[in-house]
Amino acid sequence: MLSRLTVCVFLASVLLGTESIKIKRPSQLPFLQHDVHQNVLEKGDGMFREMGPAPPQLGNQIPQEERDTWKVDCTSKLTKHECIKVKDGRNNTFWQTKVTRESIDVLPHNITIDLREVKNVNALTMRPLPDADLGGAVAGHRVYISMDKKEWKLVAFGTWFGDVQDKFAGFEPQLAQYLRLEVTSATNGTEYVRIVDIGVWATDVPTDVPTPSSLGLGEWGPTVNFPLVPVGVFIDPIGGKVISFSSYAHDSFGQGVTDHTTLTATWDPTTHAVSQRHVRETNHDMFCPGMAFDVNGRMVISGGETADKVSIYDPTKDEWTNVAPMKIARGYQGSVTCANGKIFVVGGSWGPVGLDFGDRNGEIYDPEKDTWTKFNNITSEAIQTHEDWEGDYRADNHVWLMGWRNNSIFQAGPSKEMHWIMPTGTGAVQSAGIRGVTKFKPIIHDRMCGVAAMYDAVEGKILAAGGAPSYNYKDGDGVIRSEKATTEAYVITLDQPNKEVDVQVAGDGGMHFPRSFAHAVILPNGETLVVGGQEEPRVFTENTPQFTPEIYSPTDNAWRKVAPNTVPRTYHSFALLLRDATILVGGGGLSNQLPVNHFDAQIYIPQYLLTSSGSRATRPNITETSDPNVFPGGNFTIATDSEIVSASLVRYGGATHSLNNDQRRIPLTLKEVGPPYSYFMSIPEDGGVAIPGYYMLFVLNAQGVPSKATNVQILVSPEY
Ligand SMILES: *[C@@H]1O[C@H](CO)[C@@H](O)[C@H](O)[C@H]1NC(C)=O
Ligand SMILES: *[C@@H]1O[C@H](CO)[C@@H](O)[C@H](O)[C@H]1NC(C)=O
Ligand SMILES: *[C@@H]1O[C@H](CO)[C@@H](O)[C@H](O)[C@H]1NC(C)=O
Ligand SMILES: *[C@@H]1O[C@H](CO)[C@@H](O)[C@H](O)[C@H]1NC(C)=O
Ligand SMILES: *[C@@H]1O[C@H](CO)[C@@H](O)[C@H](O)[C@H]1NC(C)=O
Ligand SMILES: *[C@@H]1O[C@H](CO)[C@@H](O)[C@H](O)[C@H]1NC(C)=O
Ligand SMILES: *[C@@H]1O[C@H](CO)[C@@H](O)[C@H](O)[C@H]1NC(C)=O
Ligand SMILES: [Cu+2]
Repeated sequence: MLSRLTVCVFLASVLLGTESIKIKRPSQLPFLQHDVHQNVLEKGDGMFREMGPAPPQLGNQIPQEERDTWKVDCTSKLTKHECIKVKDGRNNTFWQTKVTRESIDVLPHNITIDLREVKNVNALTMRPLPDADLGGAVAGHRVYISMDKKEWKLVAFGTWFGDVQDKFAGFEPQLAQYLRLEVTSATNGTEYVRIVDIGVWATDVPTDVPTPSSLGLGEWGPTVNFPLVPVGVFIDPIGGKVISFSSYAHDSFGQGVTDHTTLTATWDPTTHAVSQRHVRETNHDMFCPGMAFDVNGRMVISGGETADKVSIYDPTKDEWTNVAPMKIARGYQGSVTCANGKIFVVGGSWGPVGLDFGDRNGEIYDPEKDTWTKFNNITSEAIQTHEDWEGDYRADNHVWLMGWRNNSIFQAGPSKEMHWIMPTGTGAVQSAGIRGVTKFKPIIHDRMCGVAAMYDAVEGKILAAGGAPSYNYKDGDGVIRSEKATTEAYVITLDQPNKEVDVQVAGDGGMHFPRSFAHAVILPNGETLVVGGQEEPRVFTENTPQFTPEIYSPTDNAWRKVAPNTVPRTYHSFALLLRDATILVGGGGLSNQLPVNHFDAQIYIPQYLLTSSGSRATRPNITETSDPNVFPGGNFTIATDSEIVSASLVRYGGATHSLNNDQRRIPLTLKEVGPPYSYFMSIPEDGGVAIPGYYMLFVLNAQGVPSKATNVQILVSPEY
């Protein structure tokens, strides 16, 4: 392993190459400082690491001969550091915005490139100077493209980390002659900006193919760039901000470093700003944890890299604090919220002193009392898989758990045998049957790193799809150690706890594509999007990726393919439903050895938000609601600005490692009352169906267009 100093020296020499660079620091004017918490990077640990971003899968950087013909223009000019320098292919020249003793050009700064011909572009790259951390490197940015230099389309935005690595703003291939980089903040809060090089990637993919929206497949919207690999992601249910985290470093984890902190990045969809925060105050590296929301919308993050810590993010205070540690230190466990508002965890791997395959029993957190209670009769052996060639280390990872009636927990997988878990007294585990249909596949396997989502809590319906018998695919020496991922998909129907559950094949024969490390996202209309993953699951690889997402419709009992993207989303990626009914799909990697790090996420816009010409459909809007804090069995009224035909609640959840146990959808029955466009609905009576916590309430019109969500908080039923 290279020490940090070695890495730093190594990189600096690579970067400087044979051309030595003489950097004159801009004169020390009293620089205007931006709101550091909002959008300017701090210098953190994790500078000067080996791994930059994974390059685009498609296309190539436009070569120097063509760059020589580009025209470059910018909003701030300084003699000797003209903006034309960003395309000269030299590392010892750079564009610098104006800073003199007399005056300084303030942010934002724009630089515009004329490619001199229309290209199918798919990425912009930016090379900072080697002293990026001292200031002057692009942090906050927006990337636009244009055919005519008049109408600009936003294709990527966000904040880049303040290290020396080349930065990417990748996006789905689109025709453009002009690209514009708008710089909204710089590292160390400086007003000036310096860029060594700007590159543009283009592909020669045929450009006359119909747009996905005209095919009814939805489309991929702008890319959000994060100053870290977003591995764990959740939405602050109060403010609607998207909070992501990596590890103690933005681009890697582990390596024997015992820095118990976590880098987080927050995207505010209302302003487009992405800010960074280094959470040191909890002494907790939250990489690979259990995630669950409590009734008050506080995100409870248990274990992970610092296996003996539990942290809570309180969205009302924007604060991270420690709570009582678990009885058993662990990472990779399953975690879920129960009817009584308590948070249950079971399984997982490693411990405070490295790999430790001891007791991984279930335990439950009481957020009111701040205590954990362990159950001697809920063992991880009872729920583990049996086929993984990596054995115990993997057998009880990422357990699919759903809270249900009578405070029970249904364990849907990844083991092929499903279970009912009763977290009372000493606890109890009982079989709920086998997930699989022998008529469909003669051998039923465990499905590690598959997905499960309760898309209709009222009917007890869970979709389970994909996964593989082992976490990692392995063959070699003529011996196949494990099978690849599956297309198998099932609808599981729950009745009362402790009863065997019903299992049916979802669709004709499961999904179109085999996948592990994929993600399930429940949509407001009751369909489920399955996105990303790969056929040969191997951690930190991008072989056999699945670029085409697919949607399961329970009404048609069918899967349909939707618009593909071009960025692999495999191990350590995520997907989440946003409040505007689009889906954020991102991350992948966090490897310090392989070029698989994705410092971004892409927005998928389902067809329900589009017209056939690709423009935005008119949404119904919720204009009024009754008290949004309701008990199970309680009633709720809303007013809208147009006719609606259905409504549903989708619970906020936390996504990491293909797991989002907390998401569930509660379809609501509408009754039109009183004045036009006033509707009455009842929350299900059982708190095991209406699990307490924050939900997004969506209403849909007759065309199936969802509104933006408004919050409903379901309180803990007095019956629990
Ligand atoms: C400029 O630096 C990059 C790495 O940062 C390197 O790959 C490239 O070869 C260098 N170019 C020249 C002309 O030295
Ligand atoms: C930079 O470009 C953006 C997008 O085209 C535009 O809205 C903005 O006004 C420009 N800013 C400046 C300072 O020219
Ligand atoms: C940020 O810039 C100031 C000068 O304005 C400098 O004193 C300080 O060292 C810089 N911070 C870092 C982390 O380089
Ligand atoms: C708990 O497990 C022990 C050992 O398997 C068993 O003897 C006991 O009956 C169980 N208790 C309950 C309440 O299930
Ligand atoms: C609810 O669970 C408790 C404890 O696990 C059990 O004793 C009781 O019989 C269950 N009630 C119903 C209605 O299933
Ligand atoms: C809902 O609000 C949006 C944004 O204000 C608006 O464009 C749309 O027309 C509204 N929908 C209806 C049905 O009026
Ligand atoms: C909700 O409405 C139903 C039907 O009008 C009524 O029977 C019930 O009492 C109401 N529940 C509450 C908690 O107000
Ligand atoms: Cu992991």
